[in-house]
Amino acid sequence: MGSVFGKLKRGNGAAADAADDGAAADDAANGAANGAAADDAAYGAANGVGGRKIILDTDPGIDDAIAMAVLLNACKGRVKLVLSSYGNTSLENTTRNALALLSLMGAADIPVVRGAGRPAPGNGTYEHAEGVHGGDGLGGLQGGLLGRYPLKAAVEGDFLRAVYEAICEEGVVDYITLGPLTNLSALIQRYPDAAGRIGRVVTMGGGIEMGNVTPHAEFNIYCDAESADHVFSTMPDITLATLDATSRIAFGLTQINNIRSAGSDVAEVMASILNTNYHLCVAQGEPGAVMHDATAVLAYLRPELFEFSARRLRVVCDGVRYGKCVVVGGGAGETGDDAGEARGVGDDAGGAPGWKPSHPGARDDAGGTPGWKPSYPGGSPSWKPSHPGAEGGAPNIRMITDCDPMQILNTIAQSIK
Ligand SMILES: [Ca+2]
Repeated sequence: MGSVFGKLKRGNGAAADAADDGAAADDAANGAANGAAADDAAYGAANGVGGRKIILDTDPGIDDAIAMAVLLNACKGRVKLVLSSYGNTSLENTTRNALALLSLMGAADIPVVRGAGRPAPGNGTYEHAEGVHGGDGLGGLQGGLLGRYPLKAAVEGDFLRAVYEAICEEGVVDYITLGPLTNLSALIQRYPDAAGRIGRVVTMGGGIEMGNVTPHAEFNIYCDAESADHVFSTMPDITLATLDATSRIAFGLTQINNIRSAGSDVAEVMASILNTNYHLCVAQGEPGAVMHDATAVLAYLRPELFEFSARRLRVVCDGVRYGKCVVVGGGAGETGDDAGEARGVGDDAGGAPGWKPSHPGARDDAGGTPGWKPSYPGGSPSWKPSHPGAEGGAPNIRMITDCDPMQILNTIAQSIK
């Protein structure tokens, strides 16, 4: 079958150092000079949804931190709340990191709601990714550079209710997920009408032709594949940045140093965590500091920088392919073989010779924690995804199929100085 991502060949982010800021001039003019209003206006004109308030569901996380800076730089006033999630590191760390990053970015007035600390009951395999994010999720800066910024308290308790009420206040919101999909799946199970109050879901997750935890699965999806499958099958309008696109968006050291040279507090912190991330990523065989989450945010803010294809996806929820995303609709001529995989056909457990996970250790942790209790009220221990007919509906996922990595990197760099 033809490759969904055959066109993703314009270049590699690691090569960005060579040309670097010269090529960024146009983007700088667009992104910095014209600013958020122009971006939002363009987005609104193209999509008819500009100006909505945003729920940011995230597990910071280094690339989450960069993504937050990009989003806040463009439309700080539209971020209704930040919802933390377990993921790259513990929920305690991700929540603290979200608070510290908002303080750094002059946005401490945005509430941080403490979300799920584990996959939904019976789902997933929880495994942090501290190998590429550092023990605190931010390359060790939690008590360092970031330690100087005062922290407000997170919103504790019934987080699903808190998020639902925030959504209802706005009528319709957009919802950006940069971590596991546990929070969002739980939200629309508890409050089914919430699905209709979310205009667009924007997600970093999955891989069609590659994984980073196993040969089949990307980290965010692998954490809780059942919740991901539920969201992909339920939500009507999803913009998806998969590994196939994001793994090519990687900062090199020259670009990181250029960001630092801007001299602002934000630039100093961003460059420091990127520098740590660069060395951790390269040690794992990545081309540089890979900007998975920031790419997803940019696909929301600046869709004109990307090409998309409409798809339907399912997520394999058992066996060695656990967490694999499979195209089951849309994209003419590219559904046949993958549709078989979605039904569990096929048994190649290995993947490519020499393949190495970029999140080492995840494959060894297949079990849950005995005695674990759900971290949020309303979770159903017996719930299993069952979405008959999902394959038959109209394509609901706009998946990135092409972009210019250099242009994306330069646009991100201009947003975090
Ligand atoms: Ca993330």
